[in-house]
Amino acid sequence: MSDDLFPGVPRIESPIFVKDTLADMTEAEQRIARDLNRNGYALLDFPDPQIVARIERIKRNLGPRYNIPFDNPAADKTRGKRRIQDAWQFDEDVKAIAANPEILALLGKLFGRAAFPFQTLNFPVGTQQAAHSDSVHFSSLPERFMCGVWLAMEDVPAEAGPLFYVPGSHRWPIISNAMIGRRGFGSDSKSAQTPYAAAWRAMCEVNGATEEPFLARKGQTLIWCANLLHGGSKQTDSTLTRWSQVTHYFFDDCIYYTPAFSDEAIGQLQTRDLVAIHDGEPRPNKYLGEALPRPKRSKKQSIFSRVKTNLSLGKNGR
Ligand SMILES: O=C(O)CCC(=O)C(=O)O
Ligand SMILES: [Fe+2]
Repeated sequence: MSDDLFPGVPRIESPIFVKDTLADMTEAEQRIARDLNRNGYALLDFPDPQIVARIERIKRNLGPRYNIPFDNPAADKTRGKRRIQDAWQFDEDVKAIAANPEILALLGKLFGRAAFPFQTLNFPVGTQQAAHSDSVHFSSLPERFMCGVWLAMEDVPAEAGPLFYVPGSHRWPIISNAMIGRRGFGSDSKSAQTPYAAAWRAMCEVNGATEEPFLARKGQTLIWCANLLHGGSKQTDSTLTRWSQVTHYFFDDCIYYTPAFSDEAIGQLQTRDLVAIHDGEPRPNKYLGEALPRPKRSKKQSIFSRVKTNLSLGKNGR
């Protein structure tokens, strides 16, 4: 396995991936590993025989919290609240999807370290977000030990504003504050994504990139690599819903932080104090097996105040 030489790189993104025999993987897992390596995303059916029942229970439990007139087929569904973050804290099915043992085992093999889910997002409609990389919200040191797992909770037609991705963009540089000449630490920017939007757009233009929509079937899942550009296509029929759950995963033995509010070169990191969703255990920030001292935070910089700010922001705050 290539991680003997590069333990600090996810196995699927190893610079010597071609030499990795993947011998510990089934054929289905090897196909996923190759798709992730080549394209930055991979499709699979969600590995849970109870998934349909879970999806229906989640819609019943979360539905009333969005203030969207789901029962009226002709009503605009895009007016209400568009997402619930961390519903796993009160919804057992959201938690079970995030904690799915087959997904955890698969991610562990693909990345070469144990995976843990740390955040869930439940959307009743499309996000219509511009192409972005999640690595400005959450990243790791060493980098790229992060991924998203997106689950279609209904069939998604083109008019519903499907998830899209830019195949191969995971290989492009991870855009940092240093690259765009911006200081992030202590910044009061209201959006973690806006400062990078022009750079992402320009890279897409120069590379002639295509935004491929994922016209998913209910129960289909897409895994995306840490730096894959993705977003939500324009919704052309506002009466449609587009139920989905996104679970974000990190991997053991890393520093977990928010690059949008960090300046890595001078050691100013907005680190995250995480608890794994599936086992309830804290995942302290670690570097090469050693825990980092917990940073003393002023009130302004505390994770708590950041979370509060983001809650009031809604859309892009994480
Ligand atoms: O579902 C979408 O439209 C995109 C969601 C997304 O970008 C995310 O959760 O990271
Ligand atoms: Fe995203």
